[in-house]
Amino acid sequence: MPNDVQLSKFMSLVLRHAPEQAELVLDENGWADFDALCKSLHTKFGASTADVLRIVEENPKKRFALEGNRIRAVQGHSIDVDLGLQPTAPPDVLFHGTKDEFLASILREGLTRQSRQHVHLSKDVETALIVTRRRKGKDVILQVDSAAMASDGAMFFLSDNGVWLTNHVPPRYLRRINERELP
Ligand code: HQG
Repeated sequence: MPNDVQLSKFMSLVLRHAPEQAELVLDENGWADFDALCKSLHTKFGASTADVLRIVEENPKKRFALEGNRIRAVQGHSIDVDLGLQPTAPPDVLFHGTKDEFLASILREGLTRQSRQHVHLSKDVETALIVTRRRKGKDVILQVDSAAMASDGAMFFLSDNGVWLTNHVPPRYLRRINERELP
């Protein structure tokens, strides 16, 4: 059987991007039937309902919400779902971890959503570094002037697990953090 991290990654895949890979259907708010998910994970990987519950509860980033007999990912979707998040005033600055190879394009177009529903921003440099270190390459941390964006009318949302979301960060609100300032 795959380990918890592998199972959790598969759950993120099906609950954010490709529900058909577990024969699931997401409703317009991103919810899937929990029993159906467990059944599919049992058939595919031999996982029990207790395994799935443990992964939901112990997930270090609290990526999943379980409500009664339904489950959803709390952020990160490429599928068009409405999570019902309310616009929320952001802190004055937010951060985005990325790779050196994307920098020229980001400074030209700003941060764009790529395949996801939102641009994802972190509350501090440490979190931004964790995000970018998932990928190979040289880390770059960008500071976002979220106060200026908000006063210019941009909307921000806070996912249930603390990720800040917005639609687009134009380049004028971005500043690269000097490598010497990084932890
Ligand atoms: C880059 C984790 C070129 C962007 C975290 C990033 C996060 C551009 C990549 C979540 C660009 C998109 C998301 C532009 C942005 N030109 N590249 N104009 N604008 N990019 O995975 O933020 O662990 O879609 O810098 O918590 O890396 O999965 O987004 O490198 O919330 O739960 O395009 O992943 O959550 O990559 O990470 P992603 P991300 P989980």
